[in-house]
Amino acid sequence: MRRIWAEGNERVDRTGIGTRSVFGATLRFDLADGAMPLITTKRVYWKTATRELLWFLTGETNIRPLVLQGVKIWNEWPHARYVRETGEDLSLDAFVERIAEDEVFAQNWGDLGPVYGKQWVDWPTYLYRKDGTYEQGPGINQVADLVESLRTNPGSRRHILEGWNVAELDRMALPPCHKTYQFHVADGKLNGLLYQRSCDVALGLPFNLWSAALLQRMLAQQADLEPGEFVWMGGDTHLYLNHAHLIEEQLAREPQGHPRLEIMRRPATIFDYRIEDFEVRNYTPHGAIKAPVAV
Ligand code: DHF
Ligand code: TMP
Repeated sequence: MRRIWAEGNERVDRTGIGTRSVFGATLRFDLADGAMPLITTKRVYWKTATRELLWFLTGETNIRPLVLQGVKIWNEWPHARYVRETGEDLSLDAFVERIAEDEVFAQNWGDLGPVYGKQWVDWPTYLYRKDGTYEQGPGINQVADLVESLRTNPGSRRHILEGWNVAELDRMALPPCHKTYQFHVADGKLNGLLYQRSCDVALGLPFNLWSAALLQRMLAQQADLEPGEFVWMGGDTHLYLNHAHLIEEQLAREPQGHPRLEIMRRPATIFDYRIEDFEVRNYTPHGAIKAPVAV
């Protein structure tokens, strides 16, 4: 954060807010003994991030299940589409209330398109006929296949989970940011790498680090491996210009404490985790800092 704020290039971005940005960044974390990349210089709502990850694993792309759990992080994008397409001046709060109360409205307006959940567990396939026409084939569950490959072929260099389905990008509310995960087994340990093409360091990154490390922990548990190293790589790694108050406050704080994650149970499959299965200890962060998200 300090380096981006001091040395980043100032750029005009899609949202019109403007960023300071560096291109190509790496972070490495050792996940031994329950350690997690959970930021302590502000409070990070790790349960919210965990609920989002569990929602991805259900294959869901509609925000309604998140809204019903009080998770607000995806609300702005369906709301923006609603206002754009209907021209109606409905407030974000009123929109979200309708998503919660009206299932048909949620079906029509709450979907983000074929984003993470869809691509992770139901990547579409096509069966081509001789006459050149085609029909939908069975979806590919990349996550189930990944657990299977970690168990049966640990030495593989193809343990990949990919969100970037080029053919469907134009139907997604946002093309995936945390787009490629790769895993690696060595000495009984599971190493993980996330390549994130675009990173909002103030708001997105704390969630992305937590979620990627959590996914790695869950995969390790399912494949009977110990968690190893987590490597994060960012493409356009930026700070929004309207986040100055958050950045300066966070940079003035000292990291404090060493949070640990305990997974309380070993569910039968990677798809059976529940929010109650996760307990974080020794998390004594500085206070939360609010900042607006760029839509
Ligand atoms: N767009 C932008 N510009 N930045 C993002 O980080 C981002 N992230 C998305 C979708 N689009 C995005 C999905 N993930 C927040 C955190 C993650 C997230 C979206 C939003 C966020 O606003 N976090 C606040 C509030 C958390 C809460 O409501 O519980 C935070 O202080 O962490
Ligand atoms: P972009 O599609 O123009 O790159 O905008 C996406 C913005 O959202 C960008 O600021 C990165 C941020 N983002 C994250 O940092 N992490 C995430 O998980 C998501 C979904 C978005």
